[in-house]
Amino acid sequence: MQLLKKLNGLWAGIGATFAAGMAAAQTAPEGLEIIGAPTPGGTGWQPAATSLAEQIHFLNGMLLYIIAAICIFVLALLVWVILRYNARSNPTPATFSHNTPIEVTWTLVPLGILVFIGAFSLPVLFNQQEIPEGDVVIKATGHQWYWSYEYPGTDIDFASYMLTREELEEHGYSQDEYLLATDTAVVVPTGQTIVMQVTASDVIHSWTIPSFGVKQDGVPGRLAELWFEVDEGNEGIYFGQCSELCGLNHAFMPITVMAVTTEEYEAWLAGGGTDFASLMDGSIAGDIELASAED
Ligand SMILES: [Cu+2]
Repeated sequence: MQLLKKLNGLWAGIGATFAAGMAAAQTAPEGLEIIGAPTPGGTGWQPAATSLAEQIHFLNGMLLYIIAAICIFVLALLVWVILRYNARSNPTPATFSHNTPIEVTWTLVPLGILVFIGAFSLPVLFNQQEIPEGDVVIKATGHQWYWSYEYPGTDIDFASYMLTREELEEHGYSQDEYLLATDTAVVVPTGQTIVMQVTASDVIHSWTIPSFGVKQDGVPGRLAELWFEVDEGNEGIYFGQCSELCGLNHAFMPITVMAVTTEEYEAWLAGGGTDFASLMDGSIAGDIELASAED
């Protein structure tokens, strides 16, 4: 809790620095671009920042063509039967009830389609569920109603609360990020494998970042895992929201991830996990130099 207070203090300190530049652009702390966020009226995917998300997008696109073709085919059959075989057009109906070639066809063709889809979808599923060795391991715990994070092997652990409308600007966000931005963000390096352990302290929550193509229920008493690797060049801010209905304030426990370069990540670690923006602002850079000089 003390750490949290300290973090909040640092945020407040740098608020003024950013307030001017923040209002116009969709940029938050230190020019980190907001990449993973919903857009008003949007119907597509949020941009893919990981290979997992790219695979999901590809699968979705491919399925859409298959589903559209099947729907059009079935609709055409229906229309043909309605027009050609109604009582007026076809007063004397046929009386046969079996047609072996057609029955074999309508069994084998769908089977072939399903096998084809499975050949693409199962590898994606296994890729998500087979957890590799992580370069960075982070533990996320869902609570009613916020997330907390620990970086095992370091002293870093913090809680992450949603920013109110009044707090957004001082943290370098605009009003567009209401219900998305949190006071402290998960910081991850790009180009490295991140393993996120997900659990919960009270009821079931779910941790997700749509742009990463990951979602995992956090179940009390269990430790589940997900993994992702943000591609280098995709440094930015990504948002997610608790995705398992968990009670009254379910809609108010969003997730903010800042993906940064390895150097920036290591500087952040060395700074004890202080808010990323305040680190880059230079307000605590001096402390870090001191710390590394002492080592
Ligand atoms: Cu929840």
